[in-house]
Amino acid sequence: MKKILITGAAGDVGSHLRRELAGRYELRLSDIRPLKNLASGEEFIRGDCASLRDMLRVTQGVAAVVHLGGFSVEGPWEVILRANIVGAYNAFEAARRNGVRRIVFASSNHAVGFYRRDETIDHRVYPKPDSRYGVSKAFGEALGSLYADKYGMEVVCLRIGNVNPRPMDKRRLSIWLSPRDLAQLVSIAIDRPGLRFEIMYGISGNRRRWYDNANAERLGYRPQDDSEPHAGEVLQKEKTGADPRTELYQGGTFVLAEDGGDPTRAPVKPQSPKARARKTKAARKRK
Ligand code: 15L
Repeated sequence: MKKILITGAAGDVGSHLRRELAGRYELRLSDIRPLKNLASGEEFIRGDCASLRDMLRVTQGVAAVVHLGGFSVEGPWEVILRANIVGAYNAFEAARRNGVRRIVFASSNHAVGFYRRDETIDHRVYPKPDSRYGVSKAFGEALGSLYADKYGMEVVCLRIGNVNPRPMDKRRLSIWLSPRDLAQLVSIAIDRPGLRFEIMYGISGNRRRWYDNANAERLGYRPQDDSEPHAGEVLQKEKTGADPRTELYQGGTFVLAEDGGDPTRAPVKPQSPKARARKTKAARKRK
């Protein structure tokens, strides 16, 4: 059984992945936070991805790294710089120095969040980040490309949508990724032989998707889930009156977020129909 390192293992995505990958790989888990309740086949080594020393320690002797570590939403620049820019560099560099050839980098839909919802984009589009967080994910993808071309490493970037047992809202109907589809993508990224540098969208087979995920399909991805059966319930609960710019772009509220935190959880401010029409017009003009 291959030994795989998962960084950021204490986070939401890491927790789903641990459960889904149990028994398929030996799991070395790492996080800046402590992790309790280890299952059999799991070991934990505490590590901060902003420390190269820590990353050199945790990447020793593994067959592949799944780098989920870092700050997972928009945040102040200093935080993004340390956790995501320095953190991604350390993950790649430590893997290289320890002879770990394969890295799965958790990129995000926010690396391309300023594409409009009426566009379908594939893995070949240039980045259009919607936030400092999105920029850090585009940076990680660029780093992956460099390490693949220059050092012969095997790098798979997953532009993850939203991992959840169920889609949470209208935007997530398009970018939802079920835990078992996440596990399928990660397994392809770890096991598929002969990869050099690949980008796949981390979404289920959602009918409402904005992505052409042909590259993932070419690599063998066959999603088992689709958000559509949840659509009725999700749309019924959807709050109205959101700023129209968040409706125009794939990144949703991340396109406006400035203050950090998870902007998708911020309360939606109601607006008069007039103000909404004005903002939609202004956003269209800007394009
Ligand atoms: C992400 O990249 C975040 O890590 C996650 O917390 C969600 O906010 C997700 O995007 C999303 O767009 O829903």
